[in-house]
Amino acid sequence: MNYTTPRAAQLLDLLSRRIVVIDGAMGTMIQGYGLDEAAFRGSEFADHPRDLKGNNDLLSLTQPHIIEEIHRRFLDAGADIIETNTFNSQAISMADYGFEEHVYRLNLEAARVARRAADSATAADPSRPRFVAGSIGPTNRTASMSPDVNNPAFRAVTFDQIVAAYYEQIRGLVDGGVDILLPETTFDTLNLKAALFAIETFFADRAVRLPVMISVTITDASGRTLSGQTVEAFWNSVSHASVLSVGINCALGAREMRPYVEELSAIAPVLTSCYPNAGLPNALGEYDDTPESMAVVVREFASSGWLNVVGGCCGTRPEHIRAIADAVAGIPPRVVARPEPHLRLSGFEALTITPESNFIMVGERTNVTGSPKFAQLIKAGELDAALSIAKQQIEGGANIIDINMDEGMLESEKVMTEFLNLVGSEPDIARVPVMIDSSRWSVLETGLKSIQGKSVVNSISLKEGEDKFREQARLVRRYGAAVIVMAFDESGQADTVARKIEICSRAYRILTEEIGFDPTDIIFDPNVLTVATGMEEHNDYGVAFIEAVRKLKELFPLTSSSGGISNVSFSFRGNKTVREAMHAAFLYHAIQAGLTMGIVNAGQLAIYEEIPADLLEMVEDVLLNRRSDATERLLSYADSVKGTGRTAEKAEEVWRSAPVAERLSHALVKGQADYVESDVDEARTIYPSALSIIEGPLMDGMNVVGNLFGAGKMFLPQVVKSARVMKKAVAHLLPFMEAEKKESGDLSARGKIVMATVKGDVHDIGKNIVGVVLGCNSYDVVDLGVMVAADKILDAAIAEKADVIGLSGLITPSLDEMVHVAREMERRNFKVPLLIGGATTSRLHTAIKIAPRYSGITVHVLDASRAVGVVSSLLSDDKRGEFAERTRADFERLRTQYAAREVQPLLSIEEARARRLSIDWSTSPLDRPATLGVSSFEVPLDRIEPFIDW
Ligand code: THG
Repeated sequence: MNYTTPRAAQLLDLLSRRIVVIDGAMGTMIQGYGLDEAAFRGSEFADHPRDLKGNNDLLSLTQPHIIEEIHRRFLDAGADIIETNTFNSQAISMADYGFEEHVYRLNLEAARVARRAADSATAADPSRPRFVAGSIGPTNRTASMSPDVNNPAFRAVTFDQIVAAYYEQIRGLVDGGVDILLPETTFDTLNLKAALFAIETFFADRAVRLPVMISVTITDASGRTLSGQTVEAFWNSVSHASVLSVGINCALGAREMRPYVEELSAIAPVLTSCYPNAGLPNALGEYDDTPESMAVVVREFASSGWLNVVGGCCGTRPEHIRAIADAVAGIPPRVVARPEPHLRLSGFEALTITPESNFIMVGERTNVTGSPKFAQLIKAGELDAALSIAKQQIEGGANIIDINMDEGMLESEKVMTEFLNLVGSEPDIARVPVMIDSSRWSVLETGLKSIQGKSVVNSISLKEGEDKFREQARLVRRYGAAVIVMAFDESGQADTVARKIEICSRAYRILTEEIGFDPTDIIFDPNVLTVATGMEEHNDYGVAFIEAVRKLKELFPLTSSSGGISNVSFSFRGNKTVREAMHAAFLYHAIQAGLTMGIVNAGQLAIYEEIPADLLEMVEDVLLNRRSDATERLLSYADSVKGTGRTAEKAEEVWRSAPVAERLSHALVKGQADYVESDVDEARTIYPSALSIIEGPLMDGMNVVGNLFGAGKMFLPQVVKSARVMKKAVAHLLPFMEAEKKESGDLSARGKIVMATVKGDVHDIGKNIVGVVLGCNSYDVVDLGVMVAADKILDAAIAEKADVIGLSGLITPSLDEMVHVAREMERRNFKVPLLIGGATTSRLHTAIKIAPRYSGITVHVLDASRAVGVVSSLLSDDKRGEFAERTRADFERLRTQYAAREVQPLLSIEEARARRLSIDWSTSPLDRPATLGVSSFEVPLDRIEPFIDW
């Protein structure tokens, strides 16, 4: 980063050498002076019409010596950075005192006061330069939330108002000589995005650049901001801004902050800070944490390698800062994280798109031109009903929702804002990122001002030339969004592979080399154009899209690709069967070529494998341009199936007459729950026990689902349906398993197992089967569910007096999270055995990465059928010692072999996905990472479990 101030270089140098200390609370210190109304007013504001006591920022004008003294006391205590007394010095907050017109001066003078204090401390010891950070508070209004519960679309402040207010504040701070700009105590990310927008605009206007440090406050125990975002979602929203550091301040006090500081330090590729309150305010509004107690906590953060900057917020006094400075002295500063380059979006939650991600579905139905129903609701002002369409798209599997209000009769900007405001107030919808879809820049920009998450702009292009493109791209970056670039240029829409590549390459060069766009924030849309129109020159449109996707991925591997999939089938409007088959087949091939995401009718996608063979052939002939009469053939087929549903009926009869195991398998693959209970009953007459039906035909069926999913032939919403069928079958079998247990006469609990799917992962099905199996074997199972943070698991294990802890995970990042849990168990002195299971886990990973972190016994459980054996050995006084010894020896041997390169880790899931392979663990000589004894069960990834309440 090219900073334009000389002190920035000194600050960077200091930060590279040690943990830097920031000062404590201004407010608490001011209170100590017991100033009255007259003291606040001074002579200048003696006649101000409103009460001014409590307007602390005013004291920079009326009692500057007091403010300077407070700065000096913090500097004496060891602060390297002091904050200006300007937390509320912008027009929005100052309106409370009728003080808007004095904002510039408040900032200018506060900066000068702090500057004097810092400069005199530096002069006293030039080897120790001190710095001034311009404090920029969050304002007293939220841009992304309604203060009126009865009107969720209402906002008390607009993005533009916040930008204007901050711009004025920043101007005063910079003119007064601050070294750093510090937007802090963010409770609403949209407010912070406005601050960052104002800062960038100011920097561009003045041709200056100062270091920017930002800080968020986590206000509730679930680890969310007041406006609902998780820590990672928050970071994704603001990571576009070139900040020096990101941190957490205020809020819950140091101890409570621990998991969030840890998380932020793991994900942020910039410096991190933490300046907590002196605990939570007590009933009297006082802060009780002593300097010593804070220092202990902060020291542990520093020793864990999480901090570059540390200090105090509300309630912290010079004594606290001194204790903190002493506590971190000599501890090396954090090494900045280097996260993988991926497209990172967010709503309330983060969406990171990696090569191992599933295909990303963008819900197309919240589009007034793409859905007559949605259009009609919007026009009628029935926004709640329109909102439910967004919700349906998400329930149908959409990971992102595309919102389009382009209609001649609508005031698109106004409707877009209103709808986005509503979306932002609906947690079920707001958790996913938004794709703002419009062909008008003004509508896109309006959208960008209404969303706290990191969204996608859909779209910009070279249609109106390079200058317009640059201007829009620069703004997209300043607002902080990813962007879809359509393959359009001055001479029109690209319809051949060569034109698509030429245009996208030109756009890529401009975006990355001139605008400073991160390549991961670029999404190419090489135009899905309609095929089978009867025009011969349209025949190759499908192939051109697919080949362009493949080529773009090769040329620009960090970028993503997208397309409006339903466009391809417009020729068959009104014919659902043919259109859905076309979409499924087109997607199948485009995904194989590397397509990252598609705008689709989520919830209405057909299963590629289930398309009748004759239809599939004709559809692929058209899409892949395989024969000259392809269109006619598909058209005549289309006429024959129109509205009859004939094929479907026939298929129904056939599958009902198959043997019961096949019927169960079919029901699972199709997500057909109607007959599953009677089929399960029939199976009970054949199989020896209820459990053996789960372990036999049901798991075999899920195995098929797993393979189809792994091969890209099924999509998550379809897998969700499969899982629902599985759930129904297991629920039906449960009473029989209970009865079988009673018959065997063993009823007393044999031990207690606390199980959870680790944070970040929603894998549940395997874990639930393990739970059922253990339960049937008289173990007491406490299942904490999915996405469970380490703290929560370990707290529950203590509260429940667990004999064993079981962790489950399906996606690769869960492996790291399991290592983290193991480390936490060690830190918290746990002794109970730790069981590891789930499709992503393996004996090798457990041996190398997890077991060494925990001195208790760690066991990898290969599948549900082994859980009972493992647990009973671990809980038996006779067998435990030997079992533990055997496991340890086995892990030791694996580690040695691994070190000697005698064993190789298997093809990882991400590698396999990248190659579009289904992983066949059963052929691996080494290990087979599956909980269920299923060979490639990597099915119910991130999105499936929320829909299934076991
Ligand atoms: N690229 C990008 N954005 C896009 C598109 C694209 N946005 C709009 C569009 N194309 C993608 N969205 C849709 C939405 C709906 C339909 C097609 C594309 C569609 N709707 C049915 C129809 O018109 O027949 C509606 C049927 C009904 O509801 O009755 O097909 O290419 N970047």
